[in-house]
Amino acid sequence: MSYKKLTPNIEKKPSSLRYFQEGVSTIDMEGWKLEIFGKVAQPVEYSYEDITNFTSSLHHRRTVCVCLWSIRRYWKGVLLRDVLDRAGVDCENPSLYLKQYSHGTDKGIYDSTIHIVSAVKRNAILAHSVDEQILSLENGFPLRLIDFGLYQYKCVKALARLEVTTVNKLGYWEALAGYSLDGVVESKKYYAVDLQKKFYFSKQGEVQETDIV
Ligand SMILES: Nc1nc2c(c(=O)[nH]1)N[C@H]1C(S)=C(S)[C@@H](COP(=O)(O)O)O[C@H]1N2
Ligand SMILES: [Mo]
Repeated sequence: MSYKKLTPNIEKKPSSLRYFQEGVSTIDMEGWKLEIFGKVAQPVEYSYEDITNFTSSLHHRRTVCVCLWSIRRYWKGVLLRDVLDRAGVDCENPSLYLKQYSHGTDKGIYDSTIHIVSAVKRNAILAHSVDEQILSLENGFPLRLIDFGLYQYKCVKALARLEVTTVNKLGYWEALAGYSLDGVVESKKYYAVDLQKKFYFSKQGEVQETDIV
């Protein structure tokens, strides 16, 4: 797929900082690593270079916030399945969940847990770029998980650690806000920032271009 044009009306998008509970800190990339631990044969660590050297794919897909806005952008990243496979995680095991932890700031760490089989089926990614740019700090540099079928509160920016677990619990902030545990995007009207209009999304799961007619 080639970039036909970048996201229209991007300047109208709600600020990424508004949706960053713990705020942004500078990240020392010398020391940065993505840790994968928990129910794995052996814990692993990947450097940023390791991740960006894995095969990346481009996804022109829509993310949805539970606050009823959405935006379709060009996300580039590695498939979650590829990263978990390399780490020896059994992506077919329906009792496994993935708890994501952000890098964190002095305000704390943001966490959220998703179902691995479902996320892999929806081609969830670990994104490192958007609209041809490396992620900004506000947008979740160096890496953010995106499952396009889930509300974005389930998808953690500024990722640092991934825990494979059989425990599925609401993350700290989700529990505070009273959101649903599975976080699957519901059928209702959403505002598309890129299109500057609302549209009804009539089936559960991923919001794709074909749904916007
Ligand atoms: N670490 C972290 N990730 C997070 C959040 C957060 O507060 N902290 N908020 C989530 C929510 S609710 C949304 S809508 C998206 C917003 O991302 P964007 O506006 O930068 O695309 O980030 C998600 N990931
Ligand atoms: Mo959100």
